[in-house]
Amino acid sequence: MIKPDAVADGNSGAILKMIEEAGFRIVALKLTSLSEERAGQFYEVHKERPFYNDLKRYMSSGRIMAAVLEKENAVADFRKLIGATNPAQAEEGTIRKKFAKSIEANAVHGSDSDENAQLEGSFFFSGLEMYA
Ligand code: YYY
Ligand code: MG
Repeated sequence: MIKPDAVADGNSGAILKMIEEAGFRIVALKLTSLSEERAGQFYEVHKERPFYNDLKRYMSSGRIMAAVLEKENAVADFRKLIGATNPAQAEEGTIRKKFAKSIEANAVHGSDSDENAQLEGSFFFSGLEMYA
């Protein structure tokens, strides 16, 4: 997912370019937005964390871009490409190093397991949209 700050700043094209240049194939793509409630569902695993309410507000503050990506070893390689959650710790050459503004407005989301990638893909896309 490309998060609201990055979409609002006009960085989604540059981010998709980095993703494609890193060898990912975009198999589904959508510009949309999340209500606070849906943002809360997406980040349900973090519901006990102190940042959850701020995160819901931020994630519903503007348009986001959702994508399903395909590649060998996609989950681990995408985590490497996006960099650390806190951009202060993100390595040079990562998407978050280049575009993230803070630990909250950190430009992109990446799934953390194959299982969650399936669930998160289905959160945004129908099967038909993913396998068109
Ligand atoms: O998977 P990743 O996005 O790198 O981090 P998570 O630990 O899963 O946290 C999800 C999301 O929550 C993070 O991208 C920003 C926000 N967040 C925050 O606002 N403050 C924190 N201390 C930790 C995470
Ligand atoms: Mg995470």
